[in-house]
Amino acid sequence: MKQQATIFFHSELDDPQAWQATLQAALPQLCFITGPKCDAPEEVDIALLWTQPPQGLQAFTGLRAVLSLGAGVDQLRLDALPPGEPVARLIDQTLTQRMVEYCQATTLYFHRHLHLHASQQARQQWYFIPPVNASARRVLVLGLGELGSAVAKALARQGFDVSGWSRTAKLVPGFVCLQGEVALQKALGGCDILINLLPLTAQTRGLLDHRLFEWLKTGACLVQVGRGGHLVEDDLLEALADGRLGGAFLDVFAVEPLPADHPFWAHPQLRLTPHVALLSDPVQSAAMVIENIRRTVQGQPLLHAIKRASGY
Ligand code: NDP
Ligand code: OXD
Repeated sequence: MKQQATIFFHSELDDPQAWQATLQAALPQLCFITGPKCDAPEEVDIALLWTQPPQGLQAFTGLRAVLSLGAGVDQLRLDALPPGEPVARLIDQTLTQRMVEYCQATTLYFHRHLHLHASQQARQQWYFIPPVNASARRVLVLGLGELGSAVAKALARQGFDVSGWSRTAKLVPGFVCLQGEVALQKALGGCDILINLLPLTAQTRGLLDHRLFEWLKTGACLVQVGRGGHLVEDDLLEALADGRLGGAFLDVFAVEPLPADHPFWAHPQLRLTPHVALLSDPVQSAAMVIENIRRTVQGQPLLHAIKRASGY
């Protein structure tokens, strides 16, 4: 890249120095500004963000692209971004593989009854729970995008009986693809392990609620890796208490970090991880960001651009 570009970086989670070093090693012409403060916002070409800075981006009048530091984009508050700017998210084979591993690990945890054996251990109980064949275990993946479809394929390859649910119709060898509420309700009735990999939009907010848990097969388990806003937390606690849900692995929460006094921390049927299912880092993710910086400078369309109107 011959031309100079100015990039504004803001994240409460990611290390600006590591990103600056990685990007400038590849693009020595790059001018890198670490937020949240920016003295000359009108000179910025590209915003590389986990979230918007507190002052928003209205003063960034020369902005040509917004690049998300996550695979998801809801945290960018798309409605509050300058209209018309292309927004791209972070997608990379290795990151996708991390999500696949997380979902395989958690699915196997429930499949091999490790949640039940953990509660036996707490009561010093010694008895066998006969294993079930993977082919008899129904897994339903909500969301068949970059991540959801990779997870569904990997679990199907492992022998699980997999279906996936998406907004538009799909045909993917290896698992059944479903759309619409009627198909969702039917699939939930036979589902043993439910994996949520939806984006957070106006349509999907609060989807994991009392009604959905009512539709679920009794004793089914949840792997929640989408966004905290998908889950109605009190409804989850109720579904665990009445036995509708057998357990849940939660990686994302309405408030992150999870507050110290939150009832989830000590709940015996919950396993929590601190939003690490995929966890991007500059070493792994820089190549795609560098390519999108190059494309912005050259006026080309971004890789993995989202559709602003659909919110993902
Ligand atoms: P994509 O945008 O590639 O795919 C989204 C999928 O959800 C698509 O299949 C889409 O359907 C489907 N979908 C969207 N809205 C609806 C709806 N109303 N009803 C049914 N299906 C719907 O996303 P990714 O697979 O890359 O990522 C999914 C989400 O995972 C991210 O948005 C983020 O929230 C979360 N995530 C979590 C991480 C973690 O560490 N826990 C890390 C990274 C991401 P269609 O294909 O028909 O458009
Ligand atoms: C996310 C990410 O979007 O970690 O959650 O990439």
